[in-house]
Amino acid sequence: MPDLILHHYPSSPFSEKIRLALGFKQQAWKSVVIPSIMPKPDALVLTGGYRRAPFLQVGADIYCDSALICDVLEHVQPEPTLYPPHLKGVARVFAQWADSTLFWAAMAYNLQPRGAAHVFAKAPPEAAKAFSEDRKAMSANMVRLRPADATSAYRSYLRRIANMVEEHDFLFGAEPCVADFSTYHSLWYTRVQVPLMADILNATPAVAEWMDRLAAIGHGTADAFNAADAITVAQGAEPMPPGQNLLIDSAFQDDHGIALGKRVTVTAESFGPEPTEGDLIAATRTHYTLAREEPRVGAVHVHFPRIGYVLRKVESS
Ligand SMILES: N[C@@H](CCC(=O)N[C@@H](CS)C(=O)NCC(=O)O)C(=O)O
Repeated sequence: MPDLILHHYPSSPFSEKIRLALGFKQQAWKSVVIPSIMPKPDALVLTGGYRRAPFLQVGADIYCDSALICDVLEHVQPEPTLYPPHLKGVARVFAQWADSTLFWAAMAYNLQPRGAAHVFAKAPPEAAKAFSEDRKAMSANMVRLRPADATSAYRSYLRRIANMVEEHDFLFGAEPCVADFSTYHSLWYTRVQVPLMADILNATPAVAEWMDRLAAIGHGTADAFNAADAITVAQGAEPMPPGQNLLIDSAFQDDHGIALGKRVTVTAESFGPEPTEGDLIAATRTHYTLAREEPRVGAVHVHFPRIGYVLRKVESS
């Protein structure tokens, strides 16, 4: 199998989720560090517009969103599993809550003015301003929690997580599953990226111990790689046909009245309005695949999960 190339950046929580999942699966991977704000020309040439971190490249196949990347990792290395059969539904539902509700409460707490000042303390003032403007544009249509409300919610969520990990080593038992990785990354941001704000974790020592157990898993074996070499890899590879790529399913599920072969866009439901446009070559119960031709890269297949993404037909097609 071609190398797993993760495009990510060190301070990105969702990237930390995947770095740790790669460690759980004991994978070797190549690490391309991408910018944390726009512009990101070398990343967008691969994704066709999607700008969020992380995304996973395998040859000329680009897997967007950490939820889909977890599915890919499960396919590449089924054991140890991220989706234990007896937890299949609940693990995914819990992970989705953690990647959305918990994440936004934690980030509104983490990046309230005191936390943001800490994150940018060593950076020039323009960096803080550029970051804030970038994220404002990304979240234009979102309702953001105010710091006090975020603090209340985050404290409650930490107590609920503590209730779970006081019972066993990981959220749902003796082994971690996808829910642990999704829950961990927001708390990791608090602890590692804004230690000034980490006193909120003191009230729940069982949570801190659970975090230590997850951190001990590590990141697998990462080799530094650069964006130009990642583009060269894509240029030299053929995208995998649906059904032969690293996703589990290929049967067509038509919920939108859009036939395969049509020109479409896929856009994140919220946070990051940049669409990816291409020909719809798969729409399964779990994901969409868009075929694209990029002058700098050649043929690429870009994959998105169904959940959290909006599929639209391009009207002229
Ligand atoms: N649902 C997405 C969320 C990804 C996400 O929001 N990533 C953040 C970084 S942790 C991001 O892309 N921020 C803007 C940026 O880095 O450009 C996933 O699970 O991958």
